[in-house]
Parts: sequence; C-alpha cells; structure tokens
Amino acid sequence: MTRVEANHRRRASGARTRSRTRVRLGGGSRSEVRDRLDKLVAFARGHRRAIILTHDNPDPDSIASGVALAWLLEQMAGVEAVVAYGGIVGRAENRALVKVLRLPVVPLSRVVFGEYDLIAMVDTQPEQGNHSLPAAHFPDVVIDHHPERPETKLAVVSDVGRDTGATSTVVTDYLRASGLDVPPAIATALFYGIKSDTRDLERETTPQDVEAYLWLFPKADTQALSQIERPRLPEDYFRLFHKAVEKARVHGDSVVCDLGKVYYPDLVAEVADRFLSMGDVKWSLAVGEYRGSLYFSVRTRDRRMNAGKMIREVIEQEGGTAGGHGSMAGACLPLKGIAPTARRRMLRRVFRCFLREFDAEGARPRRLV
Ligand SMILES: [Mn+2]
Repeated sequence: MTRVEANHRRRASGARTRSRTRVRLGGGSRSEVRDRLDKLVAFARGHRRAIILTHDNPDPDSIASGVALAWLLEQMAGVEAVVAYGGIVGRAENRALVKVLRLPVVPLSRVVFGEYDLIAMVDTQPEQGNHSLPAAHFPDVVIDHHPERPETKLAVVSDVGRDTGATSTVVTDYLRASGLDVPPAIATALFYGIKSDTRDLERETTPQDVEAYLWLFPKADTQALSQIERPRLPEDYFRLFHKAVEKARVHGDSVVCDLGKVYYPDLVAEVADRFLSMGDVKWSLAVGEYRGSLYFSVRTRDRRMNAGKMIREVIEQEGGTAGGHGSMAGACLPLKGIAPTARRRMLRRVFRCFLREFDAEGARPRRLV
C-alpha cells in the first residue's frame, strides 16, 4: 500500500468511526497523531544511532513498544536503533515473546551509551525510577501511557499520559499514521502488548486501545501468539506458586503475600494478579525479594481507589520507587545496608500501612491452607 492509499484508507475509516460529537479517541484525532509522528521523525532524522530503553524487567508492553519504535525510526528516519533493558526478561510468556518473534532486544549491560546520539524511553519516564538509564543521561524522546511526571517535560519529544491502557497503543497509532506495511513480528508484539497490559481489553481500556487491537489483529501471527501465551513453564514456577498459597494471608477482602526470595522479579506481579481473581478479594498485595531489592505489587478491583497513588505514598516514604495506575501498581525498595531485623520491622510497617489503606487493618488474618 502506498502512502497516498494509506492516507485515503485512514480518512475513510476515520469518517466511519467519528461520531457527531467527534469523540476524541483518547489520543486525539488522526491529524494530531500525524503531527506528533512528523515531529518525532524530524527530530530523529538529525541522528545516527538510537538507543531505546524499556523499564527494568520489561513486560510485553514495554518490549513491544520499544521494538516497534526502533523499527519506525529505522524506516522513517534512517536511524539505526537498538532496544535495551535493565534487569531480566523473567516471565515465561515474555521470554517466549522475545524468542518466538526473534525480537532484537539486548540487556543494558551490553550497551555503551557513548555510541548513541539519541536516547528514547518507552513505557516509563525519567522520574519513574524503574529503569536503568545512567544518571548522567536524559532521554530525548519519551513515550509512555502512565501519568506524566514533571521532569518528562524536559525531553525534546514526549508523548505521555495519554491515558491509554498500553504504550503499545500509542506506538501503534504512529505506525497507522506512517502508512508503512508493518511486519508480522512487530504487529504480533504490539497486539500482545495491548492484550496483556489491558488483560484482554478489560483493565483500564480506552476506545483507542480497542481500535489499535483490531487494527493489529489481522496483521498478527496467531500461531506465534499461541506459543507466546502458552509457554513451557519451569519447575520453579510451580514451586513458587505452592509457596505463595502457603504464605498468603487473607484479611477480610484483602490478600497479602510475602513470597521471600523469587527467581525473577515480575513473579511478584503474577502472584498479585492471581490472588485478585480469588473469591471476593478486592485488594491483593505481593512482595518478593530479588537481588537485594524488595518488589511490591498491588492490585485492586475497587474502581474508586488509585493503587498507583497509594503505593507511591507507602513506598516512597521508605526510600523506594513506585509507579502505576488505578488498578495496578508496583514498587521497588533496595535493601542495601539494611540489617535483617530492621528489614523485618520495615516490612511489617509497610504491610500495616497497606492494610490501613485497604481498610482491612482490623480484620483477623487467616491462612489459605
Ligand atoms: Mn504499559
């Protein structure tokens, strides 16, 4: 499809989806997206090599938006781009995503920052604290669906806080506006990025996410998708879930679970997700230790509450970093220099704070098994 054809098609579909009140599909009109893409490409053209940073222990949304942005910059601005992450790709589905689609992502430890003249960040922001950008650097480009942090305004090009369910949706809008023919691997990654971040279009989903999802689906490799969604799981995974069930404490309609050491950090989020699906549970909190840091995940069904704001209030006063949105949030707290007894005290204090926030402070805890 040529650019002109693509434009025609875009205009035609835009006319169909536009209602009389001209609903702004979360991210603004097609021409607004086109303007943002033009600005990004014009800026990137003056550069040779780009590094695109995901958040640490990247999830499918950050991996997909990183890889898609890299492809877009290469295609439209002739910039050589690499996607790098701090931490590890831990979750079996995420490892399968990278492997099955052969996505070009590398650990940050293999990257020399001096070799790049453009730095981009996806699915996180400089102040978010959940990424490994060295303090001496600041990103030129930031694309993220989380609420905008003040410092992000200092980036040359930023597209943040659009309130979509996934960063992949924002990047998909760029691809749509570009008129380029998107390769199956990129389309599949973005599709899975939206699918997993919105939990099948159920969590924090906007009409814009649905539109991007439907646009990507016919371009996606469904066989690859199936291999990603149902990966082989290591024995450790089952051992950890056994432990999670033993360690869970139910306080009224809240579940709290201290997993101890975990073999990859995003397992904490997986456990918190799982417990939220139990019975009448409205709040779920899981914590696990990985390489000298505590990882926290909070999930809620209570739409009036803001898990992101809550976790920031609790964890930042302990010296950690936190982020997230209404129904899901995470935090990281480095344990360096804290003695085991002080550690236990701190964890008790944090649990008490959360239980107060969950309105479950008085509830008698009970075990699951
Ligand atoms: Mn995301």
